[in-house]
Amino acid sequence: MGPSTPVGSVAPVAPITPDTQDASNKIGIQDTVVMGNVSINDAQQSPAAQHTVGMQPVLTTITQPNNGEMIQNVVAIGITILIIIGGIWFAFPEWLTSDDDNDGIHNDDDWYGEGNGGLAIEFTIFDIWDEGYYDDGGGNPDVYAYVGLGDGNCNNMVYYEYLDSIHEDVASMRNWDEWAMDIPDDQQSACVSVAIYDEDSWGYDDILDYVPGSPTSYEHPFNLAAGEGDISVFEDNRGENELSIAVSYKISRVAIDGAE
Ligand SMILES: [Ca+2]
Ligand SMILES: [Ca+2]
Ligand SMILES: [Ca+2]
Ligand SMILES: [Ca+2]
Repeated sequence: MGPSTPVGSVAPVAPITPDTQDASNKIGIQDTVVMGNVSINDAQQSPAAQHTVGMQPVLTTITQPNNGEMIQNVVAIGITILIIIGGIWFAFPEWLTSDDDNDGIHNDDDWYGEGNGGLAIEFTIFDIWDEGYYDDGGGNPDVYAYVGLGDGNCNNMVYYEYLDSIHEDVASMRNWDEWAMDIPDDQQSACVSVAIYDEDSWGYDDILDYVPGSPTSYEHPFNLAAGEGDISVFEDNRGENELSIAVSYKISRVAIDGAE
C-alpha cells in the first residue's frame, strides 16, 4: 500500500480575495455614473422642478400623517361640541328654545304669545229689582264687585281690593268698574270668581244674587294654554229673591304693560 496519496499537492486554492480594486472601481464607476446622471438631470431641470423634486419626499412624509390627525381632531371637536350642547339642553332647556315675545317664558310654556298676558274684567251693567229689599230701611244697595283670581281648580284664590270701588246707594249703573289682572305667562290655567255685594257698615255684607237658581255667583275656570279666557256674562236674575239683581260683565285675554 503505497503511501497514501497525499491529497495534498493540490494547489492551494488561492484565497479568494475580493478584487477590491475592481469592485471599488466598479462601485466607483457606478457611483460616478449615478451621481453623474443625477447631477446631469438636476442640471437639466428648471429651478422650480428642482425645488419640487427636492421637496416632494419631505411633503409626503409630513402631510399624510397630518391629514389623519386633522380628521381625528375634527371628529373629537365635533363630539365635544355635541356633548356640551346636550348638557346645556339637559340643564337649561329654555336656553335652546325660542321666546318670541321675550318675556322669559319660552313659546311652548307661554299661554300668551304677544307679551305679558293677563285677564281684564269689565262690569257693564248693574240693575236692582224694583221690589227688592237691599238695605235696612229700604234704600238702594252700596255695590261693589268682589273678584278672586286662583289656579285652574279655583283654589288658592286671591281677592282684589274693593274698598275704593264701592258705589253707594245705586239702583242702576253702566260701565261701572274695570281692571286687568296679571297672570304668570307660564301658568297654564286660572280661575276668576265674580260676586257682587252690598256693603253694610253695620254688619256682614249681603251678597247680591245675579245667578238663577241656588247659586249666587259664578266661578270661571279657564284653560289659558288652550286659548280660553274670553267670556261675556249677562244675567237678569231680578225677581228670584229680595237681593236679586241684573248684571253683565266681560272677561278677556289682554296684554299687560310692564314686566312679567
Ligand atoms: Ca314668551
Ligand atoms: Ca307671554
Ligand atoms: Ca302675565
Ligand atoms: Ca241665585
